[in-house]
Amino acid sequence: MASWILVPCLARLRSDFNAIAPSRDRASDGSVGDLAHQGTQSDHNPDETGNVPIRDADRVNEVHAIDIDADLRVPGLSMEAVVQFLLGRCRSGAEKRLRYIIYNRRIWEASNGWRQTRYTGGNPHDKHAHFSGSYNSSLEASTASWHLEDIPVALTAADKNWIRAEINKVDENVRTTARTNKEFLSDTEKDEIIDRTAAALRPEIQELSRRIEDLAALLRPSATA
Ligand SMILES: [Ca+2]
Ligand SMILES: [Ca+2]
Ligand SMILES: [Zn+2]
Repeated sequence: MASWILVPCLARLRSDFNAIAPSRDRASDGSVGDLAHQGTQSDHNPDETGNVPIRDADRVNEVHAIDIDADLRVPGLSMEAVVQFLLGRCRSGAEKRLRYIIYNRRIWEASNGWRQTRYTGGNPHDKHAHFSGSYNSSLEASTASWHLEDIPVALTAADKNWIRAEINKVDENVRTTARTNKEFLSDTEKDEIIDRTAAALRPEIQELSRRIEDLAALLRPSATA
């Protein structure tokens, strides 16, 4: 087979998979078409020498598809989650470098607005996900991040316990620091504040009680009447 390259955007997608799932199974990975692909039209075939659906603008012999093994070997992270994340970015317009995705008997295509439809091809794609890339020169060449690190990973019970222990540690540190710095009032300190406040108010209290006595005297029936 003539020499070929994988388009840079898909090489970046594969390396982004490797970054979030360093020990992922690679057994079902693929890029260039095998003999079966060569006989049919496929983005896995090198585009200048093989049978591909689109003729692009350059003379570079490029492969426009990769297969990524579905077994990511990261607890709480599934290929389904990655596919749905990428679909979200494609649908919002944030990501334009893909033409279609096939995974687990379903296909999503840019040409129909990334609607999910049933995939009825011979290979059910349940061991790997297939990503077909754009034939647009600038999109092919873009090695911008695919942002896979933003995919939320479901927490295991062990993860949650670890986080809870870390929170408790920080909480205990805050309390100790607060006690050391006397940021909390002791009961004695509270009593002192009440005493000081009462002392400051005493003249007003005395003045008020004098005026109440005066008023009471005015209202008292006169002894001489
Ligand atoms: Ca080309
Ligand atoms: Ca090209
Ligand atoms: Zn494929």
